[in-house]
Amino acid sequence: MPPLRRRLRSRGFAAGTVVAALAFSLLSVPGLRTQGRAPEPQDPAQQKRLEWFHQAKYGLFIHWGLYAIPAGEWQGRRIPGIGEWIMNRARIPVREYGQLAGQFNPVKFDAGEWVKLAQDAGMKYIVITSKHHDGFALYQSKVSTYDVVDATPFGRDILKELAEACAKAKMPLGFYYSQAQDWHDPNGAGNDWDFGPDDRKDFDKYLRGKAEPQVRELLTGYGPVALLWFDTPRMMNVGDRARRFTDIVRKLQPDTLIDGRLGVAGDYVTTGDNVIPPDVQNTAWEVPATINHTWGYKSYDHDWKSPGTIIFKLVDIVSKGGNYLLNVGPRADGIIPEPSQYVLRSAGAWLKVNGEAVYGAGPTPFGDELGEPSSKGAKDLRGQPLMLARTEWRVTTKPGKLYVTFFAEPRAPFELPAMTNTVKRAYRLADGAPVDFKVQDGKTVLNVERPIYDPMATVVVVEIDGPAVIRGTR
Ligand code: JFZ
Repeated sequence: MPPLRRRLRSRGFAAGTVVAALAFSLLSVPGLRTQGRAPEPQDPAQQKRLEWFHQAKYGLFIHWGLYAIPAGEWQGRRIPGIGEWIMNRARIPVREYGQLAGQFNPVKFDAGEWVKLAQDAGMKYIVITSKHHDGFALYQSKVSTYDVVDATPFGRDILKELAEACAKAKMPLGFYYSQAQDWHDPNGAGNDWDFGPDDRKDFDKYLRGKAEPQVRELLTGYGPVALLWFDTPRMMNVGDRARRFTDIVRKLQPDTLIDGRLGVAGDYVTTGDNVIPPDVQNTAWEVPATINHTWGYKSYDHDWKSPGTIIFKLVDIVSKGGNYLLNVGPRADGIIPEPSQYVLRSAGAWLKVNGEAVYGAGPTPFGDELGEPSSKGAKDLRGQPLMLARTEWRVTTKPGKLYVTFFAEPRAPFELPAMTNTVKRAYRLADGAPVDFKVQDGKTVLNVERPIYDPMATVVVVEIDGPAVIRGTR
Protein backbone atom coordinates (compact mmCIF):
# COMPACT_ATOMS: atom_id res chain seq x y z
CA MET A 1 0.00 0.00 0.00
CA PRO A 2 1.44 3.44 -0.85
CA PRO A 3 2.60 5.40 2.22
CA LEU A 4 0.05 8.22 1.92
CA ARG A 5 -2.85 5.84 2.10
CA ARG A 6 -1.28 3.89 4.90
CA ARG A 7 -0.90 7.08 6.88
CA LEU A 8 -4.40 8.29 6.10
CA ARG A 9 -5.81 4.99 7.15
CA SER A 10 -3.99 4.51 10.42
CA ARG A 11 -5.76 5.19 13.66
CA GLY A 12 -4.58 6.14 17.12
CA PHE A 13 -3.77 9.45 18.70
CA ALA A 14 -0.47 10.39 17.10
CA ALA A 15 -1.60 9.12 13.74
CA GLY A 16 -4.84 11.01 14.18
CA THR A 17 -2.94 14.28 14.22
CA VAL A 18 -1.33 13.41 10.91
CA VAL A 19 -4.73 12.46 9.54
CA ALA A 20 -6.22 15.73 10.72
CA ALA A 21 -3.39 17.79 9.26
CA LEU A 22 -3.68 16.05 5.91
CA ALA A 23 -7.43 16.19 6.07
CA PHE A 24 -7.51 19.92 6.40
CA SER A 25 -5.02 20.46 3.69
CA LEU A 26 -7.22 18.31 1.48
CA LEU A 27 -10.27 20.31 2.45
CA SER A 28 -8.84 23.71 1.78
CA VAL A 29 -9.39 25.26 -1.61
CA PRO A 30 -6.96 28.01 -2.59
CA GLY A 31 -8.78 31.21 -3.37
CA LEU A 32 -11.73 30.22 -1.22
CA ARG A 33 -10.63 30.93 2.29
CA THR A 34 -13.93 29.81 3.75
CA GLN A 35 -13.02 26.33 4.85
CA GLY A 36 -13.37 25.55 8.50
CA ARG A 37 -10.14 25.31 10.39
CA ALA A 38 -9.67 22.29 12.57
CA PRO A 39 -11.86 22.72 15.60
CA GLU A 40 -9.88 22.60 18.84
CA PRO A 41 -9.75 19.13 20.40
CA GLN A 42 -13.37 18.61 21.29
CA ASP A 43 -14.52 19.60 24.71
CA PRO A 44 -17.25 17.47 26.30
CA ALA A 45 -19.91 20.15 25.81
CA GLN A 46 -19.11 20.26 22.12
CA GLN A 47 -19.24 16.49 21.83
CA LYS A 48 -22.64 16.58 23.48
CA ARG A 49 -23.87 19.27 21.09
CA LEU A 50 -22.76 17.18 18.15
CA GLU A 51 -24.53 13.98 19.17
CA TRP A 52 -27.73 14.55 17.18
CA PHE A 53 -25.67 15.73 14.22
CA HIS A 54 -23.71 12.46 14.11
CA GLN A 55 -26.95 10.49 14.29
CA ALA A 56 -28.67 12.58 11.62
CA LYS A 57 -26.16 12.29 8.73
CA TYR A 58 -28.53 13.69 6.08
CA GLY A 59 -30.19 17.11 6.02
CA LEU A 60 -32.25 19.32 3.73
CA PHE A 61 -30.77 22.68 2.75
CA ILE A 62 -33.23 25.28 1.46
CA HIS A 63 -32.11 28.39 -0.43
CA TRP A 64 -35.09 30.67 -0.81
CA GLY A 65 -35.44 34.39 -1.26
CA LEU A 66 -36.25 37.16 -3.74
CA TYR A 67 -33.87 35.59 -6.29
CA ALA A 68 -36.47 32.87 -6.88
CA ILE A 69 -38.48 35.46 -8.83
CA PRO A 70 -35.94 36.26 -11.59
CA ALA A 71 -34.96 32.56 -11.39
CA GLY A 72 -31.70 33.10 -13.28
CA GLU A 73 -32.85 35.71 -15.84
CA TRP A 74 -32.59 39.48 -15.75
CA GLN A 75 -34.05 41.79 -18.40
CA GLY A 76 -34.52 38.89 -20.76
CA ARG A 77 -30.96 37.62 -20.40
CA ARG A 78 -29.81 34.44 -18.77
CA ILE A 79 -27.30 35.37 -16.07
CA PRO A 80 -24.55 32.77 -15.64
CA GLY A 81 -23.74 31.34 -12.24
CA ILE A 82 -25.73 30.29 -9.21
CA GLY A 83 -29.25 31.69 -8.98
CA GLU A 84 -28.99 33.41 -5.59
CA TRP A 85 -26.01 35.46 -6.87
CA ILE A 86 -28.01 37.14 -9.64
CA MET A 87 -28.02 40.55 -7.98
CA ASN A 88 -24.23 40.45 -7.88
CA ARG A 89 -23.63 38.81 -11.25
CA ALA A 90 -25.95 41.21 -13.09
CA ARG A 91 -24.85 44.20 -10.99
CA ILE A 92 -28.46 45.00 -10.13
CA PRO A 93 -28.75 48.21 -8.11
CA VAL A 94 -30.24 47.86 -4.63
CA ARG A 95 -33.17 50.06 -5.59
CA GLU A 96 -34.10 47.86 -8.55
CA TYR A 97 -33.52 44.50 -6.87
CA GLY A 98 -35.50 45.66 -3.84
CA GLN A 99 -38.59 46.03 -6.05
CA LEU A 100 -38.75 42.25 -6.23
CA ALA A 101 -40.05 42.35 -2.66
CA GLY A 102 -43.26 43.92 -3.98
CA GLN A 103 -43.77 40.83 -6.16
CA PHE A 104 -42.92 38.19 -3.58
CA ASN A 105 -46.17 36.35 -2.97
CA PRO A 106 -45.60 32.58 -2.62
CA VAL A 107 -49.24 31.66 -2.08
CA LYS A 108 -48.52 27.94 -2.48
CA PHE A 109 -46.00 27.90 0.37
CA ASP A 110 -46.94 25.26 2.93
CA ALA A 111 -44.38 24.70 5.69
CA GLY A 112 -45.98 21.37 6.60
CA GLU A 113 -45.44 20.08 3.08
CA TRP A 114 -41.78 21.04 3.09
CA VAL A 115 -41.23 19.22 6.37
CA LYS A 116 -43.16 16.23 5.00
CA LEU A 117 -40.84 16.18 1.98
CA ALA A 118 -37.79 16.14 4.25
CA GLN A 119 -39.33 13.27 6.23
CA ASP A 120 -40.23 11.29 3.11
CA ALA A 121 -36.69 11.87 1.88
CA GLY A 122 -35.27 10.37 5.08
CA MET A 123 -33.62 13.66 5.98
CA LYS A 124 -33.10 14.36 9.67
CA TYR A 125 -32.62 18.14 9.80
CA ILE A 126 -33.45 21.23 7.80
CA VAL A 127 -31.36 24.37 7.25
CA ILE A 128 -33.00 27.35 5.54
CA THR A 129 -31.64 30.72 4.42
CA SER A 130 -32.85 33.27 6.96
CA LYS A 131 -30.94 35.99 5.09
CA HIS A 132 -28.71 35.39 2.11
CA HIS A 133 -26.11 37.75 0.61
CA ASP A 134 -28.87 39.90 -0.93
CA GLY A 135 -29.74 41.06 2.58
CA PHE A 136 -33.43 40.13 2.48
CA ALA A 137 -34.77 38.36 5.58
CA LEU A 138 -37.31 35.53 5.36
CA TYR A 139 -38.70 36.44 8.78
CA GLN A 140 -39.99 39.51 10.56
CA SER A 141 -37.01 41.53 11.69
CA LYS A 142 -37.14 44.62 13.87
CA VAL A 143 -33.66 45.58 12.76
CA SER A 144 -34.54 46.21 9.13
CA THR A 145 -37.80 46.38 7.20
CA TYR A 146 -36.19 44.54 4.28
CA ASP A 147 -37.96 41.35 5.24
CA VAL A 148 -40.83 39.14 4.13
CA VAL A 149 -43.36 40.52 6.61
CA ASP A 150 -42.65 44.22 6.23
CA ALA A 151 -41.81 44.45 2.53
CA THR A 152 -43.91 41.91 0.61
CA PRO A 153 -47.60 41.41 -0.21
CA PHE A 154 -47.25 37.92 1.28
CA GLY A 155 -46.67 39.33 4.75
CA ARG A 156 -46.24 36.00 6.50
CA ASP A 157 -43.23 35.05 8.64
CA ILE A 158 -41.85 32.08 6.73
CA LEU A 159 -39.36 31.06 9.41
CA LYS A 160 -42.06 31.12 12.06
CA GLU A 161 -44.31 28.83 10.03
CA LEU A 162 -41.43 26.49 9.27
CA ALA A 163 -40.27 26.47 12.90
CA GLU A 164 -43.77 25.49 14.02
CA ALA A 165 -44.07 22.72 11.44
CA CYS A 166 -40.61 21.43 12.40
CA ALA A 167 -41.42 21.48 16.11
CA LYS A 168 -44.57 19.45 15.43
CA ALA A 169 -42.58 16.88 13.45
CA LYS A 170 -39.60 16.92 15.87
CA MET A 171 -37.41 17.94 12.95
CA PRO A 172 -34.32 19.95 14.01
CA LEU A 173 -34.24 23.31 12.21
CA GLY A 174 -31.21 25.47 11.55
CA PHE A 175 -30.74 28.85 9.93
CA TYR A 176 -28.29 29.91 7.26
CA TYR A 177 -27.26 33.51 7.94
CA SER A 178 -24.94 35.52 5.68
CA GLN A 179 -23.02 37.36 8.37
CA ALA A 180 -20.48 39.18 6.20
CA GLN A 181 -21.92 39.70 2.74
CA ASP A 182 -24.99 41.92 2.68
CA TRP A 183 -25.51 43.59 -0.68
CA HIS A 184 -28.40 45.68 0.66
CA ASP A 185 -26.61 47.36 3.54
CA PRO A 186 -24.24 50.21 2.58
CA ASN A 187 -21.65 48.86 5.02
CA GLY A 188 -22.12 45.14 4.40
CA ALA A 189 -19.52 43.23 2.38
CA GLY A 190 -19.82 42.49 -1.31
CA ASN A 191 -21.81 45.26 -2.99
CA ASP A 192 -19.26 47.44 -4.78
CA TRP A 193 -21.61 48.44 -7.59
CA ASP A 194 -23.81 50.57 -5.30
CA PHE A 195 -21.57 51.24 -2.33
CA GLY A 196 -17.94 51.12 -3.51
CA PRO A 197 -15.11 48.92 -2.31
CA ASP A 198 -15.39 47.01 0.96
CA ASP A 199 -12.25 48.54 2.45
CA ARG A 200 -13.93 51.93 2.57
CA LYS A 201 -16.96 50.70 4.46
CA ASP A 202 -17.70 50.85 8.15
CA PHE A 203 -18.08 47.09 8.30
CA ASP A 204 -18.40 46.96 12.10
CA LYS A 205 -21.30 49.38 11.87
CA TYR A 206 -23.09 46.83 9.69
CA LEU A 207 -22.12 43.92 11.95
CA ARG A 208 -23.28 45.63 15.13
CA GLY A 209 -26.25 47.35 13.56
CA LYS A 210 -27.70 44.52 11.49
CA ALA A 211 -25.99 41.12 11.50
CA GLU A 212 -25.49 40.67 15.24
CA PRO A 213 -28.99 41.86 16.23
CA GLN A 214 -30.56 39.72 13.50
CA VAL A 215 -28.73 36.64 14.76
CA ARG A 216 -30.06 37.49 18.23
CA GLU A 217 -33.57 37.64 16.77
CA LEU A 218 -33.15 34.22 15.19
CA LEU A 219 -32.02 32.76 18.50
CA THR A 220 -34.86 34.26 20.53
CA GLY A 221 -37.96 34.17 18.35
CA TYR A 222 -38.07 30.72 16.77
CA GLY A 223 -37.63 28.11 19.49
CA PRO A 224 -34.60 25.86 19.65
CA VAL A 225 -32.21 26.49 16.76
CA ALA A 226 -30.36 23.29 15.85
CA LEU A 227 -27.58 25.09 14.05
CA LEU A 228 -26.45 28.37 12.59
CA TRP A 229 -24.93 28.12 9.15
CA PHE A 230 -22.69 31.13 8.58
CA ASP A 231 -21.05 31.62 5.19
CA THR A 232 -18.35 33.42 3.17
CA PRO A 233 -16.50 34.99 6.13
CA ARG A 234 -15.06 37.98 4.29
CA MET A 235 -13.33 40.44 6.61
CA MET A 236 -14.30 38.34 9.60
CA ASN A 237 -10.75 37.61 10.75
CA VAL A 238 -10.24 41.10 12.14
CA GLY A 239 -10.30 41.62 15.91
CA ASP A 240 -13.14 39.86 17.68
CA ARG A 241 -15.65 40.02 14.82
CA ALA A 242 -16.22 36.28 14.52
CA ARG A 243 -16.02 35.75 18.27
CA ARG A 244 -18.84 38.20 18.82
CA PHE A 245 -21.15 35.81 16.95
CA THR A 246 -19.92 32.77 18.86
CA ASP A 247 -20.58 34.65 22.09
CA ILE A 248 -24.13 35.53 21.03
CA VAL A 249 -24.88 31.94 20.09
CA ARG A 250 -23.36 30.38 23.21
CA LYS A 251 -25.13 32.86 25.47
CA LEU A 252 -28.59 32.59 23.93
CA GLN A 253 -28.65 28.92 22.89
CA PRO A 254 -25.62 26.95 24.11
CA ASP A 255 -26.75 23.81 22.23
CA THR A 256 -26.87 25.46 18.82
CA LEU A 257 -24.17 24.14 16.48
CA ILE A 258 -22.02 26.56 14.49
CA ASP A 259 -20.85 25.50 11.02
CA GLY A 260 -17.33 25.94 9.65
CA ARG A 261 -17.72 29.24 7.79
CA LEU A 262 -18.05 31.84 10.53
CA GLY A 263 -14.44 32.97 10.50
CA VAL A 264 -13.31 31.12 13.61
CA ALA A 265 -13.52 27.37 14.12
CA GLY A 266 -17.09 26.20 14.59
CA ASP A 267 -18.38 22.91 15.92
CA TYR A 268 -17.64 21.08 12.71
CA VAL A 269 -15.83 21.52 9.41
CA THR A 270 -17.73 22.61 6.33
CA THR A 271 -16.16 21.39 3.10
CA GLY A 272 -16.20 23.36 -0.12
CA ASP A 273 -19.55 23.27 -1.87
CA ASN A 274 -20.07 19.82 -3.40
CA VAL A 275 -16.58 18.78 -2.27
CA ILE A 276 -16.46 15.28 -0.79
CA PRO A 277 -13.03 14.55 0.71
CA PRO A 278 -11.25 11.45 -0.64
CA ASP A 279 -10.77 9.83 2.77
CA VAL A 280 -12.10 9.37 6.28
CA GLN A 281 -11.92 12.62 8.27
CA ASN A 282 -11.32 12.37 12.00
CA THR A 283 -13.53 15.29 12.88
CA ALA A 284 -17.19 16.22 12.50
CA TRP A 285 -17.80 17.51 8.99
CA GLU A 286 -20.55 18.33 6.52
CA VAL A 287 -20.69 18.81 2.78
CA PRO A 288 -23.21 21.34 1.46
CA ALA A 289 -24.36 20.16 -1.95
CA THR A 290 -26.63 21.06 -4.83
CA ILE A 291 -29.14 18.72 -6.43
CA ASN A 292 -28.61 20.43 -9.80
CA HIS A 293 -26.07 23.27 -10.29
CA THR A 294 -27.62 26.09 -8.32
CA TRP A 295 -28.77 26.76 -4.76
CA GLY A 296 -31.46 29.36 -5.45
CA TYR A 297 -34.06 28.37 -8.07
CA LYS A 298 -33.13 28.77 -11.74
CA SER A 299 -35.91 28.06 -14.21
CA TYR A 300 -33.59 26.55 -16.83
CA ASP A 301 -31.34 24.31 -14.73
CA HIS A 302 -32.84 20.85 -15.25
CA ASP A 303 -29.67 18.87 -14.65
CA TRP A 304 -30.90 16.95 -11.61
CA LYS A 305 -28.76 14.31 -9.93
CA SER A 306 -30.40 10.90 -9.98
CA PRO A 307 -31.63 9.10 -6.85
CA GLY A 308 -28.84 6.54 -7.31
CA THR A 309 -26.23 9.29 -7.39
CA ILE A 310 -27.68 10.83 -4.23
CA ILE A 311 -27.60 7.48 -2.42
CA PHE A 312 -24.03 6.83 -3.53
CA LYS A 313 -22.91 10.24 -2.30
CA LEU A 314 -24.73 9.83 1.00
CA VAL A 315 -23.22 6.42 1.75
CA ASP A 316 -19.80 7.60 0.50
CA ILE A 317 -19.97 10.60 2.85
CA VAL A 318 -21.14 8.53 5.84
CA SER A 319 -18.33 6.02 5.18
CA LYS A 320 -15.90 8.96 5.54
CA GLY A 321 -17.51 10.19 8.76
CA GLY A 322 -19.46 13.14 7.35
CA ASN A 323 -22.93 14.60 6.92
CA TYR A 324 -24.70 15.41 3.64
CA LEU A 325 -26.64 18.67 3.49
CA LEU A 326 -28.50 18.49 0.19
CA ASN A 327 -30.15 21.60 -1.22
CA VAL A 328 -33.41 22.43 -2.90
CA GLY A 329 -34.35 25.83 -4.33
CA PRO A 330 -38.11 26.46 -4.07
CA ARG A 331 -39.81 28.45 -6.81
CA ALA A 332 -41.27 31.90 -6.21
CA ASP A 333 -44.75 30.40 -5.78
CA GLY A 334 -43.54 28.36 -2.79
CA ILE A 335 -43.38 24.97 -4.51
CA ILE A 336 -40.18 22.92 -4.39
CA PRO A 337 -39.50 21.92 -8.04
CA GLU A 338 -41.22 18.60 -8.70
CA PRO A 339 -38.09 16.91 -10.12
CA SER A 340 -36.21 17.61 -6.87
CA GLN A 341 -39.12 16.22 -4.90
CA TYR A 342 -39.12 13.08 -7.03
CA VAL A 343 -35.37 12.55 -6.61
CA LEU A 344 -35.52 13.10 -2.85
CA ARG A 345 -38.51 10.81 -2.34
CA SER A 346 -36.96 8.03 -4.45
CA ALA A 347 -33.76 8.17 -2.43
CA GLY A 348 -35.98 8.25 0.67
CA ALA A 349 -37.67 5.00 -0.35
CA TRP A 350 -34.25 3.32 -0.39
CA LEU A 351 -33.45 4.80 3.02
CA LYS A 352 -36.72 3.50 4.51
CA VAL A 353 -35.40 -0.01 3.83
CA ASN A 354 -31.65 0.54 4.30
CA GLY A 355 -31.41 3.49 6.71
CA GLU A 356 -29.77 1.37 9.40
CA ALA A 357 -26.57 1.51 7.31
CA VAL A 358 -26.66 5.32 7.37
CA TYR A 359 -28.20 6.93 10.47
CA GLY A 360 -25.79 7.00 13.37
CA ALA A 361 -23.33 4.89 11.40
CA GLY A 362 -19.58 5.36 11.73
CA PRO A 363 -16.88 5.45 9.04
CA THR A 364 -15.16 2.59 7.28
CA PRO A 365 -12.40 0.76 9.16
CA PHE A 366 -10.75 -0.07 5.80
CA GLY A 367 -10.33 2.56 3.12
CA ASP A 368 -9.13 0.23 0.34
CA GLU A 369 -12.53 0.65 -1.31
CA LEU A 370 -12.29 4.46 -1.55
CA GLY A 371 -9.63 4.54 -4.25
CA GLU A 372 -5.93 5.09 -4.50
CA PRO A 373 -3.60 7.94 -5.40
CA SER A 374 -2.64 8.01 -9.05
CA SER A 375 0.38 5.75 -9.55
CA LYS A 376 1.90 8.35 -11.87
CA GLY A 377 2.28 10.81 -9.00
CA ALA A 378 -0.26 13.19 -10.55
CA LYS A 379 -1.49 16.14 -8.47
CA ASP A 380 -5.03 17.47 -8.29
CA LEU A 381 -6.05 21.13 -8.75
CA ARG A 382 -5.08 21.82 -5.14
CA GLY A 383 -1.62 20.30 -5.50
CA GLN A 384 -2.62 17.22 -3.49
CA PRO A 385 -1.90 13.70 -4.75
CA LEU A 386 -4.61 12.94 -7.30
CA MET A 387 -6.97 10.35 -5.89
CA LEU A 388 -8.57 7.94 -8.29
CA ALA A 389 -11.85 7.17 -6.62
CA ARG A 390 -13.43 3.73 -6.73
CA THR A 391 -17.17 3.53 -6.51
CA GLU A 392 -18.12 -0.15 -6.40
CA TRP A 393 -18.72 -0.46 -2.67
CA ARG A 394 -18.57 1.36 0.68
CA VAL A 395 -18.50 0.31 4.33
CA THR A 396 -20.25 1.96 7.25
CA THR A 397 -20.19 0.68 10.81
CA LYS A 398 -21.96 0.24 14.11
CA PRO A 399 -20.65 -1.65 17.13
CA GLY A 400 -20.27 -5.29 16.07
CA LYS A 401 -21.56 -4.63 12.56
CA LEU A 402 -20.26 -3.74 9.14
CA TYR A 403 -22.63 -2.52 6.47
CA VAL A 404 -21.18 -3.28 3.06
CA THR A 405 -23.10 -1.35 0.42
CA PHE A 406 -22.68 -2.52 -3.18
CA PHE A 407 -23.35 -0.04 -5.97
CA ALA A 408 -22.37 -2.52 -8.62
CA GLU A 409 -22.09 -6.25 -8.90
CA PRO A 410 -18.64 -7.38 -7.74
CA ARG A 411 -16.71 -8.56 -10.78
CA ALA A 412 -14.96 -11.37 -8.92
CA PRO A 413 -15.67 -13.23 -5.65
CA PHE A 414 -16.03 -10.39 -3.19
CA GLU A 415 -13.37 -10.21 -0.49
CA LEU A 416 -13.37 -7.92 2.53
CA PRO A 417 -9.90 -6.66 3.48
CA ALA A 418 -8.24 -8.87 6.08
CA MET A 419 -9.34 -8.53 9.70
CA THR A 420 -8.73 -10.69 12.75
CA ASN A 421 -12.38 -10.58 13.85
CA THR A 422 -14.56 -13.64 13.41
CA VAL A 423 -17.57 -13.18 11.17
CA LYS A 424 -20.64 -14.43 13.00
CA ARG A 425 -23.34 -13.84 10.43
CA ALA A 426 -23.94 -12.12 7.12
CA TYR A 427 -27.32 -11.13 5.70
CA ARG A 428 -28.97 -8.73 3.32
CA LEU A 429 -30.31 -5.68 5.11
CA ALA A 430 -33.36 -5.25 2.88
CA ASP A 431 -34.98 -8.64 3.56
CA GLY A 432 -32.76 -10.41 6.06
CA ALA A 433 -31.84 -13.16 3.57
CA PRO A 434 -28.63 -14.88 4.71
CA VAL A 435 -25.52 -14.32 2.61
CA ASP A 436 -23.05 -17.22 2.34
CA PHE A 437 -19.48 -16.48 3.29
CA LYS A 438 -16.19 -18.26 3.88
CA VAL A 439 -12.85 -17.17 5.24
CA GLN A 440 -9.77 -17.49 3.03
CA ASP A 441 -6.30 -16.28 4.12
CA GLY A 442 -7.94 -14.14 6.81
CA LYS A 443 -10.20 -12.52 4.25
CA THR A 444 -13.95 -12.86 4.37
CA VAL A 445 -15.36 -13.86 0.99
CA LEU A 446 -19.02 -12.97 0.56
CA ASN A 447 -21.13 -14.80 -1.96
CA VAL A 448 -23.12 -11.85 -3.29
CA GLU A 449 -26.19 -12.91 -5.25
CA ARG A 450 -26.26 -12.19 -8.99
CA PRO A 451 -27.85 -10.30 -10.51
CA ILE A 452 -27.43 -7.93 -7.60
CA TYR A 453 -30.56 -7.70 -5.44
CA ASP A 454 -31.12 -3.92 -5.62
CA PRO A 455 -29.25 -2.41 -8.58
CA MET A 456 -29.35 1.04 -6.93
CA ALA A 457 -27.52 -0.18 -3.83
CA THR A 458 -27.58 -3.47 -1.94
CA VAL A 459 -26.50 -3.59 1.70
CA VAL A 460 -25.01 -6.71 3.25
CA VAL A 461 -24.68 -6.68 7.03
CA VAL A 462 -21.62 -8.49 8.37
CA GLU A 463 -21.76 -9.23 12.08
CA ILE A 464 -18.37 -9.59 13.74
CA ASP A 465 -17.14 -10.47 17.20
CA GLY A 466 -15.91 -7.46 19.15
CA PRO A 467 -17.19 -3.94 18.65
CA ALA A 468 -14.83 -2.85 15.87
CA VAL A 469 -12.69 -4.26 13.09
CA ILE A 470 -9.10 -5.13 13.93
CA ARG A 471 -7.14 -5.17 10.69
CA GLY A 472 -4.60 -7.80 9.86
CA THR A 473 -4.39 -11.59 9.75
CA ARG A 474 -4.28 -13.99 12.64
C1 JFZ B 1 -21.65 30.10 -0.62
C2 JFZ B 1 -22.66 31.12 -1.11
O1 JFZ B 1 -22.01 32.20 -1.68
C3 JFZ B 1 -23.62 30.46 -2.05
O2 JFZ B 1 -24.56 31.37 -2.53
C4 JFZ B 1 -24.34 29.32 -1.32
O3 JFZ B 1 -25.10 29.84 -0.26
C5 JFZ B 1 -23.30 28.33 -0.81
C6 JFZ B 1 -23.91 27.26 0.06
O4 JFZ B 1 -22.28 28.97 -0.05
O5 JFZ B 1 -20.79 29.79 -1.71
C7 JFZ B 1 -19.61 29.16 -1.49
C8 JFZ B 1 -18.92 29.23 -0.30
C9 JFZ B 1 -17.74 28.52 -0.15
C10 JFZ B 1 -17.26 27.75 -1.17
C11 JFZ B 1 -17.93 27.69 -2.38
C12 JFZ B 1 -19.11 28.41 -2.54
N1 JFZ B 1 -16.08 27.01 -1.01
O6 JFZ B 1 -15.41 27.12 0.01
O7 JFZ B 1 -15.73 26.19 -1.87
